[in-house]
Amino acid sequence: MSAIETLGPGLLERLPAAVQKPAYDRASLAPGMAHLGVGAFHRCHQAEYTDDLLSLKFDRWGIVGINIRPPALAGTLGRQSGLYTRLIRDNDHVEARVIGSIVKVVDSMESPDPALAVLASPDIDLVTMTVTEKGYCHIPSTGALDLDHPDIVHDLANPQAPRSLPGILARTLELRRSTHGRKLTLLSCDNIPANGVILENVVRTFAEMRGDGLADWIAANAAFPSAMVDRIAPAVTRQDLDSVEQRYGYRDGAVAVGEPFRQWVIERNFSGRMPRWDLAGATFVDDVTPFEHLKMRVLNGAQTTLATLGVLAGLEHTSDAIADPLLSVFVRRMLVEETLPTLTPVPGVEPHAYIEQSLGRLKNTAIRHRNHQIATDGSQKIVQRLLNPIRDRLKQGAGIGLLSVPVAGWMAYLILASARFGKHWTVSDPYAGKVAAIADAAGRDAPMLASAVLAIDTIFDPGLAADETFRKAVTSALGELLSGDPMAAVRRSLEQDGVARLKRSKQSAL
Ligand code: CS2
Repeated sequence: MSAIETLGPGLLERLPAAVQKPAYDRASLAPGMAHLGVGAFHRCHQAEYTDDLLSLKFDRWGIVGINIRPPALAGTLGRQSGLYTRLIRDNDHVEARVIGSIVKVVDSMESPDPALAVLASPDIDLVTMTVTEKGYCHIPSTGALDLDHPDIVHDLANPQAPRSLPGILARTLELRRSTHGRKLTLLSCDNIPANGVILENVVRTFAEMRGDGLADWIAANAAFPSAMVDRIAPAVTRQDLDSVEQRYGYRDGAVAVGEPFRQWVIERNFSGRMPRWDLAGATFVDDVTPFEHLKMRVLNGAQTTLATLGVLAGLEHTSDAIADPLLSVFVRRMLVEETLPTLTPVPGVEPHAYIEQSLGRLKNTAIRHRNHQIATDGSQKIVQRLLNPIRDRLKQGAGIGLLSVPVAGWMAYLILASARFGKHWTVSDPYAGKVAAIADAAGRDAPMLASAVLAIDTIFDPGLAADETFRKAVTSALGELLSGDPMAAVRRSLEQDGVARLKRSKQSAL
């Protein structure tokens, strides 16, 4: 019996016909950019766009993939010389392709030195990153650098041995200034609002605290474009890895799985050389804001809603939650009636059609996106997905009865994970401890619980937290979500909203 081979450069020429492979000479690809946070999303998105670009217009744009947090890459992607299989799944349809744009991987969990050596190198003209929302060490409600964050406290005391993203990037820029002085573009690909502005903010604040003119040098030599990124690419499972072996006959420890849809809108704000991703389907624009609002409020807003309410309803994946008749009616009405009027027009996009397209994507049963995965770090997500549209609605004097339900859903998700409420599931969220302490003190008293959570001003800005309409809507939804019939909150909000709409239409008919 012959042993099953592992993917690597030697296998490229012998891949089965059903697997596409790089259409360029990979052996001559040299590194030009680095990426921090090589997870499933990067492998399905920026690395694929780069692979497309390399086959259209070959240039020195190989990616060095760096992880400063687990998982380690050496034993998976490293072992395969950066090669991996990217599967696109659309219900029963599968499309396989080996991506070749990652030329090297670097693990830098124990010490920042391996990462800094790459990032400060004159060969690197661009750093992209997907480090999750909380990686920026900012305060969600304001975007400012969180000076109490333990990693920031550590890095300001040990700037040569940083462990946070702002500390590592400030040190990178400091090293570049003192060695070769080459310019750098730092491109955030995370789902935080105005991600370029937030990234620039945290790096600049850190550099200002370091002094020595570093912040001024950064202002003159670095650019922080904002970007909207989109493709659903859930955490990879054992089954995904096995499916490559079963279908194509080779082993791959770094498979990535995504949906067919992808989008990348990048602010035209660069410092030095940039890859022409616009030739490979990305869009360069002057202002990303309308695109970013559209994506985070509609697609991500729907995901967070279906995830937290889905868990409360006992459903496992996004596709299960949207298959639930009640949740599916709820999420569509929430988006159409409350979210849509808050969107800034995006040229060429009809918002109703965008909502339908987004809901269609979430129905893809081959994308096994766990509700618990999306609910992870909800405290870092609800501002841009739910609270910002709520604030806009309140300014318009418009209703927020539906958007308030998933906000209460996020609260209930954390509260029910606390010991006091029976530890229904394990959560991963920087605010889990804080909410558990609130649950311990307040018990089942929904008004007390809601009031204490709304008082967390790093998530809820005080103006919003004081709004009576919002407080009332969140409090009543929370009470129901914590009851034996959590979906009562969803049903009631739909009924109330229906009555309110009827009243409005009667008034306007008079
Ligand atoms: C998801 C996103 O886990 C999450 O927070 O909502 O990763 C989402 O799948 C992507 O933003 C889609 O582009």
